[in-house]
Amino acid sequence: MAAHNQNDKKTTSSEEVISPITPSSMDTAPIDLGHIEVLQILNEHGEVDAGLEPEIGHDRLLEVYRAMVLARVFDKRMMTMQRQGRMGTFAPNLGQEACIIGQVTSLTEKDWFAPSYRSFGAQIMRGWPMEHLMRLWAGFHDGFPPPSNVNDLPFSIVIGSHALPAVGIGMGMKYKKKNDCVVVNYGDGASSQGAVSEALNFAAVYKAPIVFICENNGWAISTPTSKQSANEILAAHGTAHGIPSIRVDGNDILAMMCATKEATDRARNGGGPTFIEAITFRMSLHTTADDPTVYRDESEVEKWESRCPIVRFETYLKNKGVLETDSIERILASCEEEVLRARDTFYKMPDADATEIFDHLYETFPKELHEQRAEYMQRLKQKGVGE
Ligand SMILES: Cc1ncc(C[n+]2csc(CCOP(=O)(O)OP(=O)(O)O)c2C)c(N)n1
Ligand SMILES: [Mg+2]
Repeated sequence: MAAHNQNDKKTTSSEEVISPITPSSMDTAPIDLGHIEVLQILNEHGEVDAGLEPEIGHDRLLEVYRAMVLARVFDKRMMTMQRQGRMGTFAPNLGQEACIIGQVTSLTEKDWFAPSYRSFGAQIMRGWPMEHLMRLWAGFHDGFPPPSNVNDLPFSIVIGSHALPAVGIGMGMKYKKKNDCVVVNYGDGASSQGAVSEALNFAAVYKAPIVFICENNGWAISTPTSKQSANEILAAHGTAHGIPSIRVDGNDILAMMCATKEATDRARNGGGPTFIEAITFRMSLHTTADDPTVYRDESEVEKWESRCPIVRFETYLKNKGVLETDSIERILASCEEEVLRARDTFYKMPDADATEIFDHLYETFPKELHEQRAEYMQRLKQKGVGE
């Protein structure tokens, strides 16, 4: 349609007649931009669409449920520790547990995961010890590199910047004829970054084995999705690049698991990338430095409370006879115990060497920095730091 309009304008400004571009005059078939499927398997009351229900063993269902609960317990503990002055900052993921856990359930240890900063639930599931993540958020540089047995990129703070390296990892897998794939996630805000468009385009053209998860949680700090993109259907970014794309209820764990499984199967089978727009909501603040009450209406948050992904999954598991009320309490207690154990391990970890801020910059240390380091150490001594 856009092409027709453009040509119409040209004919009115001159006598020259330009024949309109029609699909039949193109070499390749046009992509159907109008049809983007929406997937929901568990409705807001936790009732399952029997026609879409996946066959997942009870043990696996419970494992996934526990991962969601653990993510929430970790989240709450980290918020408390930050408010106690024991964390640098933290980006909570309250209410997005289905979205984050569901996107890694079909990954193997050989696959790669390229996360943004709100992804600790998936990182824990991928094998990051929780004390390692605590170290990271407390600002110790040894917390940042992924554990050696985990194929993850360090999480990206420069939003969207990790999409290109993620595609590069996928291309490496392709060249080496591996059967593996990559999952990369980023938010509605990051979706406006140029690097993300480049990544989508490259992956689509070269059929990289990658799954793009766009976590549309309604907000990019104080910018709502409506101000981020004139087309709020962000899955259209995928379709526009010729990538099979779908919108998924991101608070529905079964939908997230199924959509990601189909996408990772496609990637492994040489079908190239998939774009999943996961529709969810950031229930809490952006990070501990933020106060959302100054820019968003509380009623919006209340609306999403009834869509809690954990409660919804619990209802499903109860109806299925997989979970009972006392096992809910037991699972919660064991997650709390696990998080507290990690916290205690974290507290026993060594302090940073305060002079390290001067290291790793120069091969040959400049004279001025020698002086600055000496002065800095003198000041630390005066303040009693490191004694
Ligand atoms: C390139 C870049 N620009 C700006 C920022 C500052 N910033 C940090 S988070 C953020 C919002 C990101 O929102 P979104 O992508 O929707 O992710 P969410 O925080 O909602 O999970 C911005 C603008 C940044 N980190 N990187
Ligand atoms: Mg967002």
